[in-house]
Amino acid sequence: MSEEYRAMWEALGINMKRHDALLAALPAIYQQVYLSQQRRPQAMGFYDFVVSEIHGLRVKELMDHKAKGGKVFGTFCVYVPEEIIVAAGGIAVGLCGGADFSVPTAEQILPRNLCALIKSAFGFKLGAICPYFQAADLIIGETTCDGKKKTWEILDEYVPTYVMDLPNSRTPADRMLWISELKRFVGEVEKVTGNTITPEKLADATTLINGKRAALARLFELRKARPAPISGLDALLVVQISFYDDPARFTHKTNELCDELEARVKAGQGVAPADAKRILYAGTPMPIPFWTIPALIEATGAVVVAEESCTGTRLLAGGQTTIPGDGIDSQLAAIADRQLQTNCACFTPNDARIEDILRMVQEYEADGVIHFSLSFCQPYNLEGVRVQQALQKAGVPVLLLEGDYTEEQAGRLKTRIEAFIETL
Ligand code: BJ8
Repeated sequence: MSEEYRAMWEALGINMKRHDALLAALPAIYQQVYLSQQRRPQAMGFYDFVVSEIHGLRVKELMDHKAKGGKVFGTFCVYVPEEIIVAAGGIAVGLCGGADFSVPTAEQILPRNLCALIKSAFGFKLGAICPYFQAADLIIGETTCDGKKKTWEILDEYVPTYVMDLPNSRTPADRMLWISELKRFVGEVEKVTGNTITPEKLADATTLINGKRAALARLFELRKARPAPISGLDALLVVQISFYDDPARFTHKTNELCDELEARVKAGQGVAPADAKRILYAGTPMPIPFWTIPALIEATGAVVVAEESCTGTRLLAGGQTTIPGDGIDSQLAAIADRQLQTNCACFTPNDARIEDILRMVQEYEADGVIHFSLSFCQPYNLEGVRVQQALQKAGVPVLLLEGDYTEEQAGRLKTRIEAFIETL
C-alpha cells in the first residue's frame, strides 16, 4: 500500500499494527476463495480491484469528499434510506462486520452471547481498525433486533449514533410511524450536512439508487438461468460491494457484468455444469468478508443460485421506488412503501418471508435450501423453524445451520453442508 494511504490511515486514527495484520491476511484468503475459481466472468476484474483497494481508493474518495465539506454516514441496515443521504450530498457506507478478526476486541466490552455481525462491527470501531468507521461523521442505527438496539446505546459513547425507530409490525399505524421516522431522518441529515433536501434533489437521488437496484435486480434475474452464469461467491461479492462503492460507478460496472452474463446465458455457458445442484441460501446477511457459506457449498460442486438475505433479494424487495411529483411527503411515503416489503425476521408476523422463499425455490429451480443464522441471532434462528416446516411441507430439502465467523465453525459447517448436498 502506498505511503499516501498510510498517511491517510494515520490521520484517521487507525491502529496501524492491527490494521497491517488485517490487510496482510486478506490477499491469501482472497486468492484461495475467489481467484482460484474457474470460469469467472471477466467483468469480475473490477470487483477484484475494489477488494485489492478495500481500505485504499474508496476511503480516499470519502476523505476527498470530507475535505470539501461533505459528510459520511455509516449504516447497518437496508432500512436506512440511502436516497435521503445522497439527496443531502452525503455518502452512505454499509459498516456491517463480517470478519472474526475484530470479534475478540468487541468481547472486551460486549457480552459474548451476541451475534458475530454486531461484535465484528463494534470491534472494528473499538479497535480503530476500519477506516470506513473512522471516516463516518454519523452512525445510523435502527431498532430492528434487540442486539443492535442495545449496542447503539454503547456505540454512541464512541461515535455519534442516531437511531431510527423501525416498528416490528407492518400495520397502517406502523407505516405512518415509519414515514414519520423518515421525516425525522431528513431533518437530521439536513442538520449534519447543512444542506436542504428539496423534492428535486430527492427525486434525483432516488433515480440514482433505483439505477443501482435495477442493476442488481438484473444480476439476480440472470442467475435464474441453467447453467448458472455466475457463482454464488461472485454474486455475493457484487452485492457486498454495493454497500460502499460509489453508486453511479457501481451501477455502470454491474451493468457491464450483466451484459457479459447475458452473452453467457445466450451461449449456454455457465460456471458449473447444467446438472450441478442448485442451492438457495436463506437467512442472516453475509457482510464482507464473510464468504464461508457459499465457499463451502460451491466447493462440493453445487452452485448457490440466489440469497434470500439482505445481502441478496431482501435488499431488492419492493423493486424500484416510485417518485411522486407532489412533494417530499409523498416521496417519503413511496420510499417507506418500498422498504416495508423487505421481510426482515425482526417483523412479526413475517409470513411473507416464507412465501418469498417458497417462490424463490421455484423461480431459481433450487434443489435445496440452506438456511443459515448467526449464533445468538434470535429473529433468524427462530424464524428458521417455520421456514424449515414450510419447506418440508412443500417437499423441498432444507438444511438449518447456525454458526459464526470462526475457523472452527467453518469445519463443523463443512461436514453438514457436504452431507446435505450428497442427499440431493
Ligand atoms: S432488514 S436482516 S439488514 S436488521 S444477524 S444484527 S438480526 S442478531 S442484520 Fe439485518 Fe436490517 Fe433485518 Fe436486513 Fe440482529 Fe440477527 Fe445479528 Fe442481524
